[in-house]
Amino acid sequence: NVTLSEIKRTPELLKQVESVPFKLEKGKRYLFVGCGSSYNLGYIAAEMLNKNGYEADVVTGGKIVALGDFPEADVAFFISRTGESTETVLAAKALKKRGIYTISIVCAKDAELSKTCEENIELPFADEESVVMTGSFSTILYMILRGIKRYSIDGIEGFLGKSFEYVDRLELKKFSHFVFLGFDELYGLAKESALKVQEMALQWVEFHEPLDYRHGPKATLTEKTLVVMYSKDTAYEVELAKELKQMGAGVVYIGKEGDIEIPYQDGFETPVRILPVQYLAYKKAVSLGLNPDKPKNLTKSVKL
Ligand code: F1P
Repeated sequence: NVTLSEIKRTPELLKQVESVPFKLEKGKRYLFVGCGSSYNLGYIAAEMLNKNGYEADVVTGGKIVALGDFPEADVAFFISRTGESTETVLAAKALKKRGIYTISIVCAKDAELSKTCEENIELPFADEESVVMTGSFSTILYMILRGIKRYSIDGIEGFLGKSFEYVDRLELKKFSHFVFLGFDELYGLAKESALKVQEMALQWVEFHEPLDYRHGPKATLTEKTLVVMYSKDTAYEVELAKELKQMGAGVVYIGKEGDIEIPYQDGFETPVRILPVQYLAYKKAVSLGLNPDKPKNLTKSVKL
């Protein structure tokens, strides 16, 4: 059972992230490129850079390959756990040709992507056996966020223990529709959460901005819907959570005094906030008799 052990070893992985092997500069335009979870990671990173005074954008490797289209940039980070996803490798080749400085971030040694980029950041200790990306996601994200601000995630084992117990108490059998809500970097986290539940548990998933959920998507809400709110603890989000509960959905509020108590810390908590939901996806898969280590129609890295 590799997926579960990889989720659970994340605190240990985060402790191994010490140095920040790149230096962000104000005035430079950064671009994050990736596929799947690695794109979601880049999305969160770009949001975080922008709100901390840097200039950043994000694009999928697939869009660069198919459309030849990408935002202007001085430096591009290519994120890939395996370093082998075809679109990410091809995108790196294309951007390098266009004179953009290319940096790879991978959890492997001597990957194709590392051979392509001018500078390489390798985190082989965070490599995973599982198809689905879990601990490596938090590790890469934490390393990038430490480029904005040196910080450490103290007491992580404590709140993880509690939040996993909360997930254990959830009656997951009841739910077959999973909705993830969050603003800005938490929108990226909502997208990643939806992907985890989709990949591991093959469920109907959605992700939205919190208040936008009222503008149409809530039409499909039933008592089989589980809404996970990654909250910035605004009064509006607190109200929305109450409203959705009254409408009959199950609601998991992640925030201050939440069902899962991981307070909003300007987005620097995102590498930790994803963990209970990865565990939830795992548990839902197991409750259906699925093997989360072997997701349907998926391989560890997707080749074109
Ligand atoms: C990207 C990715 C993963 C996904 C699955 C297929 O891989 O799309 O996000 O979970 O494993 O590949 P990578 O480029 O980060 O190796």
